[in-house]
Amino acid sequence: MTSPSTIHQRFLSKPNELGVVAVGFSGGQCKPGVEAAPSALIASGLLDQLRDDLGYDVHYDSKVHNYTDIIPAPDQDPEFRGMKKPRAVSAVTERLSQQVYEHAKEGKFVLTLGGDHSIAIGTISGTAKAIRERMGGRELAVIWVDAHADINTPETSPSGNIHGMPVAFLTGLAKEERKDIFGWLQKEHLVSVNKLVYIGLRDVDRGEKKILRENGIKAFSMHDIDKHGIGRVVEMALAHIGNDTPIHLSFDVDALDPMWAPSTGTPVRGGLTLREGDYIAECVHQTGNLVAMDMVEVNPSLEVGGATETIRTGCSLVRSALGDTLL
Ligand SMILES: [Mn+2]
Repeated sequence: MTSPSTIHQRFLSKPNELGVVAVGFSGGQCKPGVEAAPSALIASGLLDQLRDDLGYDVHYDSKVHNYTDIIPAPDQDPEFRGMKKPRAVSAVTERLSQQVYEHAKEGKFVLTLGGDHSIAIGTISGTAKAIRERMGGRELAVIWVDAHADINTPETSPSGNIHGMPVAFLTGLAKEERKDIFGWLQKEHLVSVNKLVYIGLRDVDRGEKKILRENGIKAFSMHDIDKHGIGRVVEMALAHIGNDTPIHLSFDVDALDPMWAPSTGTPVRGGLTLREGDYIAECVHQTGNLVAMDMVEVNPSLEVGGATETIRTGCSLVRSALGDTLL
């Protein structure tokens, strides 16, 4: 059996073990289809590649979770502070947070296949809690690769779709007391705005720009990538986090240009090339600090012609983050 990587993984006690959570959830936005992504990614051979080519010991319960047992009926889940399906997204992410935590607390790498990006409320909160427990209170850093900042509060959101709000809840910029609407998020689940870095932004709402500015959040837009090149941008992003911090990589496939990932809910032109996306993932792996990854917003039903291409892109990004190399 080959070893997954020659890079020493600083924050994983079981670097060869990979916990996989498949999340078939689309309730953070309005377009059906994104719940089918985990099955499509797995059917295309992703987990076999991680097991057979990269040598991971894959821990997967062979189930795409759809959480129908905990999702309230639509008439029991009215809009709240403008949020659509708040109780559904809260319940799913609370359960997912526990699932990710169970893997992460054992020192495994955790890969979550979404699903829309609202699920990051569950994944990152679960990783953050496990890292604090395992590492004597150490904070988690987040690299959010996306066309969008996903940092609207319920009040600044133009759409009310919660997949545009996960970063606000995860940083505590958005808060809610109600236990059934993200009130379950505790301090141990949160990440600091100083340990958050964006790469690939190009469609940021007015209210979000204000939030990024006022909180001094580090963000590298496509403009920065045009100006400095992807190599320098990744270097600056990693320097901002520092080399002593575990990293959760939350990768929205819409960060890539629609040429490479057309089948996604909110495509935006002028994005990353496939190689730039893979390069980010490769570099984050090479830090030896990566402890978890989300692959989200692949929607195989949206573009019949582009679905296969988008799934291939998703698989490539995951393999790169898990140590695959060109040579
Ligand atoms: Mn996103």
